[in-house]
Amino acid sequence: MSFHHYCRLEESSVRNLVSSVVMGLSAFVLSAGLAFAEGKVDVSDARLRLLPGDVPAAGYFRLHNGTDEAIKLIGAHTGAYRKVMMHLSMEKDGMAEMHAVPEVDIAPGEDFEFAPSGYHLMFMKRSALLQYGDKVTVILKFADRKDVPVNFKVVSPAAM
Ligand SMILES: [Cu+2]
Repeated sequence: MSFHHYCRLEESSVRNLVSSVVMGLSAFVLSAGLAFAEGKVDVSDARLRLLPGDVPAAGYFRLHNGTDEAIKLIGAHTGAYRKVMMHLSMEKDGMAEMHAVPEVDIAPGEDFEFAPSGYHLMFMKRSALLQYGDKVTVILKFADRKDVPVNFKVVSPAAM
């Protein structure tokens, strides 16, 4: 067995050890956790890609489900646009298309990405003047939990 091989084995057993310690800790937290508030839903890197005129804008972000339950994102709204939809971009026969998505399920502990060429918010019918660098408050709506307000940074398409 080469030294290199040996190192790999060593690494993976350390990783197993770490993950069983982490599992043990989470089990402890879960059993002791009834008194704690439920975990958090965190949103980061939220940005709105502004296009000229009345062209719809795309919104992207990363959502972390820090709770111990699956959560269901069912939509969004904002004062800056009259309509916000959830879309999924995909390629079909070499052509880019997008489809409306009624809801998105995010498993406990999962990071879910709204990103170019994938899921995005589609902001339609702008009702406020916006400039690059502005912040737009967008309310994310969930099926079984409170709304989550998120500040989206207005960016130029070139910034993506
Ligand atoms: Cu779209």
